[in-house]
Amino acid sequence: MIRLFVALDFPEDVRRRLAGLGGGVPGARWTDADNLHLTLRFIGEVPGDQAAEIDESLAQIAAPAFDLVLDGVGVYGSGRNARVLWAGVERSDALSHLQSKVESALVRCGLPAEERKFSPHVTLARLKDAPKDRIGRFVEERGMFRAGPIRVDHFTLYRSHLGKGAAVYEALSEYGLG
Ligand code: 2AM
Repeated sequence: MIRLFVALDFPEDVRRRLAGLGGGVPGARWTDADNLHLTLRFIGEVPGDQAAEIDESLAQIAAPAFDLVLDGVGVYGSGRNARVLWAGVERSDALSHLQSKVESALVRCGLPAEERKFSPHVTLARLKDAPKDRIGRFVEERGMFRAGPIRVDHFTLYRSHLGKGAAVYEALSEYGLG
């Protein structure tokens, strides 16, 4: 079985700026600059032959390239349940269009439809027992963050290797947008 997800990656300068937002929150585990991405669809564990089918199906997607703007930061969960610090994404019909094409391609491969609403974000940190005031200060101080427009001319199928530390993401295939 291999663990897969579909995501957008970012140019190095954008990743560096995103990684530069980190710091100042005790209990936060910050995503390495190399691992920063925007998930279009989490797939989870699939057998190798289904992974090959997924790759073929994603390769057939035809969608236009587009520009994306990252905008602001926020937190998922609140109080003791604060789980994730994220960077936000400006509303983009082209992004939603691509995401729904990815979703249909995966359903065609026999995967169950995603029940959760697409909520585009870039995970900056995962939180464990982070103090509320420090989270509040982070959101206040970094809230003006903006990056872009970023040209999105491909998307990627990633394999996630789980281990003791942070997951390691391996790009398996890239698909061009035109
Ligand atoms: P997250 O960053 O918001 O946690 C790889 O794990 C990517 O898939 C992450 O960006 C993660 O989003 C996303 N993802 C979505 N649902 C997931 C799930 N149930 N388990 C693990 N990752 C998930």
